[in-house]
Amino acid sequence: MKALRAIRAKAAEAFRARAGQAFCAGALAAAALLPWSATPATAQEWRGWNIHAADYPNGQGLDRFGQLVMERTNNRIRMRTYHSAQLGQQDEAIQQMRLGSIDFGNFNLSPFNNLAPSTNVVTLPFLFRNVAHSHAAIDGIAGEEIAKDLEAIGIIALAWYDGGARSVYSTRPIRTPADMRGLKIRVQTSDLWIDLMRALGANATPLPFGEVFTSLQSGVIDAAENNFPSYESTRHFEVARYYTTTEHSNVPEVLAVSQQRWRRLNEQERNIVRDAARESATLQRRLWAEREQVSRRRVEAAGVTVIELTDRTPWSQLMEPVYAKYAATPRLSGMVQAIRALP
Ligand code: BDP
Repeated sequence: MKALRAIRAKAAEAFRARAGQAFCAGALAAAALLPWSATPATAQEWRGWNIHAADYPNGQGLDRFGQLVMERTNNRIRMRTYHSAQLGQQDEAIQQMRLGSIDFGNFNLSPFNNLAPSTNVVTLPFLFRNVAHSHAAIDGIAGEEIAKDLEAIGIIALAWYDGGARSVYSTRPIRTPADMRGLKIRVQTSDLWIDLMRALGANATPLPFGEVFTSLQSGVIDAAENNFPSYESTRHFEVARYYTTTEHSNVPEVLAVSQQRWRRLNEQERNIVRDAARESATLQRRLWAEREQVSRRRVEAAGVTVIELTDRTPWSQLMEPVYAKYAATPRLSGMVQAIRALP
């Protein structure tokens, strides 16, 4: 990491020296070899990461973000989102954001759990009463704390996207917590998620999102958990035919920019980028609500059995150890209390 930083710093220095001179063909050729930093302040090219397809609500949100920034900076900041995990799976992409080789992206907050303590709070099971409650938390106190923790690891939070209610889906029907016993279930890379599944008696396996389909198909795992739009768009429903509405977590998502980029922006540019991000979140949230309905209808039409839970108490009462471990410090338990107290 240090070595990479040193190379980047050198490249930036070399570029500044070159920029002072008249551009000659040789300098332009050299700049082409240094795509990570050799961009004149007047025209930057930003690379964005998205795990989902372009037409997914998050993909549309990211494209709107890019379009607004380009328009409002008169193309001084050019933005391109690489959809469908073209720039790698989520854990690698987070590392690349921290190094500054990916400039922006939309991430679920769970893969930050082991890196940014306050993200655990909003991952906690059965914390939010409904979507409005999760918005009140993430647009307020929870968002402020998480933004501080993300900044400490080199990531600037700009806006919050909806992550939807996550539920368990499996190759066999799950009706009660007892049905979870011994189930091999995929989770995102996060200790909290492993303990959450352990509390239900299941065996959690952290795997990249892109490996879930084949892992279900080959029997490496029996189950996974996600919202209806991801279950549908990834076609996991073709191999795991039972979806149980556990709605155990509503972990939100962040639209973020790398600190390396952020540092190089002036105040006016920062305002443009932040406003564009917030506007894109408004769009994503609207599209999200629609897509949840559409995706549910699509998987039902494809013959999936949706097992509707009305009483989630038998599930939530098993979650005490997860709260005890992941909201243990005064700061984190204070956040839980403040979120619960929200109207
Ligand atoms: C989806 C999130 C995406 C995660 C994925 C997962 O939008 O960011 O990578 O779940 O479970 O709902 O890995």
